[in-house]
Amino acid sequence: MKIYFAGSIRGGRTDAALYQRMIAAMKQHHHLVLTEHIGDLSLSMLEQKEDADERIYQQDIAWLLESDILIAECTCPSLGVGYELAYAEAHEKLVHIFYNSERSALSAMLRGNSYFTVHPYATEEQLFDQLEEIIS
Ligand code: 6IA
Repeated sequence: MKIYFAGSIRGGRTDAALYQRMIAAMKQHHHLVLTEHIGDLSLSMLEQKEDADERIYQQDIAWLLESDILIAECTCPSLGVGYELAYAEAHEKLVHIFYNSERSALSAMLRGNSYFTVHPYATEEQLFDQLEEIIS
């Protein structure tokens, strides 16, 4: 599978290490993760130059259209991830959304949309059990 993994960048990098572990699990099952940089711990939300934004947008849309499935970690709210989720729905991609229900309340615009498969979790063990079901 070609997986588009979505996670917060300018929305905040609190969960960057978790994104990295999720991406590693996907790669372990030999899936191609088109957006591996999301788990790059050195990627700062501040250091990005605004003139790169158009190129980033065009590349991400191309990857999204190429992908078979979008998997998003949404505990840390991100406008970019919200946009990608709506774009994926409009293009009839499979979408799975993970969020830690102890740490955040997912937007009603996501949890209320039956198009999305939403996976709340309380522990990382639960997250990875659910993720394994999708990728194995
Ligand atoms: O609003 P946010 O920045 O939190 O949006 C995050 C989402 O938008 C992610 O799921 C990405 O797919 C996409 N996105 C936002 N910024 C970037 C980006 N920045 N590169 C790729 N996708 C991005 C530059 C990083 C690069 C120098 C390694």
